[in-house]
Amino acid sequence: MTRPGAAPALAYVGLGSNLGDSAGTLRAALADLASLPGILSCKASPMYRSAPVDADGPDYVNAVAALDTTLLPLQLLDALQALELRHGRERPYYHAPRTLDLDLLLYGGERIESDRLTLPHPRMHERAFVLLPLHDLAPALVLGQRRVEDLIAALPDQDITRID
Ligand code: PH2
Ligand code: MG
Ligand code: MG
Repeated sequence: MTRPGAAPALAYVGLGSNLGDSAGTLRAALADLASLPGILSCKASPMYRSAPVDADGPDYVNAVAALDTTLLPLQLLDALQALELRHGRERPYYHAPRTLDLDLLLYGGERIESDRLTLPHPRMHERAFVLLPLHDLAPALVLGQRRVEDLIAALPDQDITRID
């Protein structure tokens, strides 16, 4: 079920990959997202290369997508997880290197705490690999009480470079 009669929600999704052709996988995943039923539009940020944070393995390629969607939050989560699997995602251990990670960051102004989903994403405000591409898409965005650009200014140094 989608949201009959309701205005579409604006959702933000974080994309990450550090196995295989990461930039190619992110491009393919963005095209897949744009063509999913219930996703009316998909706008992608630039891509960034970043050192793994609290994780091991190769550097990541990260980006953020802004979606207009009629899917409900858990429907969108299901669709994101199906897409991860389609791109070869395996979960051998916590924060293992991955072909594709799709994290639901924000869904309108909704606050959700459930077994499957916490919104806003609980660690997004401390991650340069989320905040920089998010700021590219939504420079005036406020998270909690703080503007994204202020959160970025307050970050400790993180190794991250824009690559496109
Ligand atoms: N994702 C993680 C853990 N650490 N580090 C970077 N640079 N990029 C990520 O996407 C990332 C991470 C857990 O999902
Ligand atoms: Mg993640
Ligand atoms: Mg994830």
